Amino acid sequence: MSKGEIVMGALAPHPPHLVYAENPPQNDATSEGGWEELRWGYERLRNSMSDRDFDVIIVHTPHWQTFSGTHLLGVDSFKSLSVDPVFPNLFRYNYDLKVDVELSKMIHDNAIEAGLSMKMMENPDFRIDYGTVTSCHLTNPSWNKPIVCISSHRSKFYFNAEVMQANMVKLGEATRKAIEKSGKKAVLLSSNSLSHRHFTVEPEVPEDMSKEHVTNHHQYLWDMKMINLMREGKTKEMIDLMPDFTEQTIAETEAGSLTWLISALGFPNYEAVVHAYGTVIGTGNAIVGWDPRKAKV
Ligand code: 2X7
Ligand code: FE2
Repeated sequence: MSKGEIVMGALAPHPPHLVYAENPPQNDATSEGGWEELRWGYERLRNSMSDRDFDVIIVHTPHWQTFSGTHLLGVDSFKSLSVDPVFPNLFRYNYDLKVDVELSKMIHDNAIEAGLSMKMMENPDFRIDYGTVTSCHLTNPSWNKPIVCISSHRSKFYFNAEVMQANMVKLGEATRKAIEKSGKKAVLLSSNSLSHRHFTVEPEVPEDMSKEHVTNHHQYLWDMKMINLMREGKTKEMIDLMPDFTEQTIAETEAGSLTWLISALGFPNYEAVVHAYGTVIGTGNAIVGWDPRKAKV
């Protein structure tokens, strides 16, 4: 069996507004559009992957929050309704998805060997969070590949940002080793926004783009600082800055998803491709791709 590999890593944020705006048949709500820059960015991400064959999507999600270590989905398939608790008016999505339990278990076992606390989630009635559903839908709307879904261990809150980062670096390495051993080709998604201060009142028409802008200039400057480090291939510096960035902009990087992704990719020093930057109800969102083929040239 040949060695498995990561064929693409992406920062793939999950504002449910983006699914709402696309009007897919799975979502019960209907819209008049909106947030085109970000939706076209997802289209560019999909196009960038169109010549890459892959077996599985591995997603790390901020909206499956676990306090006793990191959990992974451990049941072959899930079918139900995912509702955003804050925006039930926008996101009521009927999902029907498959899980690569074999690879999930390999990541689980490797991470335990690395000293992390891990658990396979084996409840068949478990409700999949909207972060996972949104990022996976926008990356692969046909849902024709199984997923591996990794929870966010809230170690930043129980301990601190440094413990969270150290754990996510280990989890990223454990994920990469499992992929290599499995012989599979994987797409990795860090399902999170960047700056995360948002408006507390929703416009009467949620997709009214005349109301959409970043919450404040300070957030925008921090987002650009992080994005420019990605574009310059300075991912070690980006990870070092992560605790300050997260605190200053209450960024969704608090979940550990982006640190996990960068570690799994081996702290890339090649340029990331920024497919889009845009705001959703004031939060900063970037769609960014890392193509490991660039490391080989
Ligand atoms: O979960 C989210 C998010 N991360 C960003 C924007 C709006 C809603 O939900
Ligand atoms: Fe979120």
